[in-house]
Amino acid sequence: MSFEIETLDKEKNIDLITIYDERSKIQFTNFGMRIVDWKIDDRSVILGPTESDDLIEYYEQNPYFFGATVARYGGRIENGQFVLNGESYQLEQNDGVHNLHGGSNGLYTQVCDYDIVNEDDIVRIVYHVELKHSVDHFPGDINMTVTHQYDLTNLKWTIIYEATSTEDTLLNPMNHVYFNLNETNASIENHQLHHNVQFYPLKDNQIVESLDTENINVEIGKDSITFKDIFDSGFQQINQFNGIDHPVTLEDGTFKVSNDELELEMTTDQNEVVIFTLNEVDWNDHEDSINVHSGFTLETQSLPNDINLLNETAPSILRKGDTFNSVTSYQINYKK
Ligand code: G6D
Repeated sequence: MSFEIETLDKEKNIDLITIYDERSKIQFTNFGMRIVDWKIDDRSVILGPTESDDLIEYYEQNPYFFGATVARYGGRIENGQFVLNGESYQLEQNDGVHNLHGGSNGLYTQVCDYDIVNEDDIVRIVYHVELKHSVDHFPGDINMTVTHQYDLTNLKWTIIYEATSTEDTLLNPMNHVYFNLNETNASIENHQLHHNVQFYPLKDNQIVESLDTENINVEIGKDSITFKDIFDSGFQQINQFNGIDHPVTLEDGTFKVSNDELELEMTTDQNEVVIFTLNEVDWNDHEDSINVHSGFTLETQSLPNDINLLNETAPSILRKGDTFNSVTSYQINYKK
């Protein structure tokens, strides 16, 4: 058996699920369908609670959405408003005037039922989820399964989403894991990016300004560019937000980030990824382990606010009768 389940809170039904062998260990909780930790040879490659933290308290405070599954909608919807099929919807405004990550009752607050399937070196946690119109005020009720699969041989974590809705609605799920491949979590500045990066510009209010990415292209040059190069690039957008908090178009559904020892290889069927570099931290309790630029996200999703930019052609629209399917993987490779 390569997994264990520990009950963290019997009344709330919150469990910690650990999948492990001698080389790696990955932990999940059914509270917000979070990834809690991922260790390769004892090195943690993600940010999150340390062993002395009370996991439930940590996640109830919900700082920066560490490791959480976000749905119905990743990112900001401007003014919490949109029009679908000629009808106007007003969502909760939980981020100034905007709706962020589906609102304050988003999926990350739910405790989800799950089954475990164990086949040789692959373990799957299959979560069963309902998103209700009465809770988040998006149209329709969504029935969704979210599978977190870990392949111990290939050090590969795969997330599979499948969903249907009772009405035409929006669905734009993602995972809000923060990576840091270094031995300590001091900074991600040394991490190298192996793709040209074209950022979608943001308005002052952090909403995607336009679909034109012409003005902020970061070319990797010969081989790679570091986060430090990007932070120091002088781009007004990077200075204004103290780092990256931008959607990026994916050239071929992959994205690689590495340090000298490890490489993170992301693969997705989504066209965009939001990169966020933890640009400010005002969470005093944990200032030792969580710092500005101590982690980066790769949030695979459609463009935040796509419904207001693309209207009825927005990729996040899920029509009644259709099935939403999406797969994203994160794999850790040793560098030669
Ligand atoms: C997201 O893009 C957003 C950030 O602006 C936000 O602060 C963070 O989630 C918590 O990635």
